[in-house]
Amino acid sequence: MDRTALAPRVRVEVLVDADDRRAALHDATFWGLRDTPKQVPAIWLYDERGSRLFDEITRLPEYYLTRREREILVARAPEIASVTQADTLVELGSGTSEKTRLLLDALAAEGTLGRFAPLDVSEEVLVQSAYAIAEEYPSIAVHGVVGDFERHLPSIPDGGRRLVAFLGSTIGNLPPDARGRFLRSVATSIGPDDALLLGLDLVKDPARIEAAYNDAAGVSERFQRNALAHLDRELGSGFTRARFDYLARWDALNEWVELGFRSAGAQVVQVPELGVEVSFADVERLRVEVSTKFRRERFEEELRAAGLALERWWTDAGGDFALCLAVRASV
Ligand code: AVJ
Repeated sequence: MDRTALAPRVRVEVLVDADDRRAALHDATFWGLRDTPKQVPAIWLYDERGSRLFDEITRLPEYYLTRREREILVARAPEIASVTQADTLVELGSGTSEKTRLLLDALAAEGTLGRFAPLDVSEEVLVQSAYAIAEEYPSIAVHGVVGDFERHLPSIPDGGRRLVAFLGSTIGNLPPDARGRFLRSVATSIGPDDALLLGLDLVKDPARIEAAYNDAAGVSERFQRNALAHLDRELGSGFTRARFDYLARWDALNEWVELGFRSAGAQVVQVPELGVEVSFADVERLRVEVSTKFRRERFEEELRAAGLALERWWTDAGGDFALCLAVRASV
């Protein structure tokens, strides 16, 4: 790809550099290991190998989320384009290239598309996706932001009518308080003509949910174990040498899947880079992520509490997954 030729249409703004990110990640890890239950940030999942493993997960027979969301997008992208009349597609987390294209194509067909604005924490991933889209869509501008969707929404490019897409049910990684903060930050960052498009995995038979995270091929377990390997590499810690059993369990009270590990026996894990040693009791949990599943009524209420209003709710034929379009509530 000839980046020089594309450069006039591509702009990338760096709001967090790699050092800031590392410092924040180490800090959050330090505090997470003191929490109850013990936890480490889900960011550890996504090194290069982790991103490849996640890609593999999206193709597993048990992992229905990606296929169901694609099914809805294929059916509804034209409607999303005609309802929003957006000229800018803002994508939070630019790792969902195929779904991005479905939305870009629909907005191009609608005749409104002028700009793509991805926001991602990884400069490498962001630059890659920015140039790829610039090359494929020769008439649009690409304005990327290297930042964090929990902090940098106020800095997404403004002007025009923006459609902010946050797909894949990634919002389900945020526990309720952080989710509320995120939605409020969207509500205060978007204008009256902008819209928010969310992918949401829905509450369903727990057996099917648990199967999506306990696949027969063991990819989900490798994905979580890779987070421990990543931690060990960066922090000099001994998680992979310790003994942990994989844990992926439906929590009916919180309506989320808890993902991570249980300590196999009492043990102490050294984390030299953070200057700590962490004691685990037998079967004590080490949480890596939660994956919340949603219900329409309750989520509508969460939107309302954040100053947003539900505009459209689309599901796949089986009712497994939803795409939700929200706008700023009128005051
Ligand atoms: C990318 C956060 C939506 O929660 O299903 C997949 C991550 N973790 N398998 C999800 C994940 C384990 C995924 N999200």
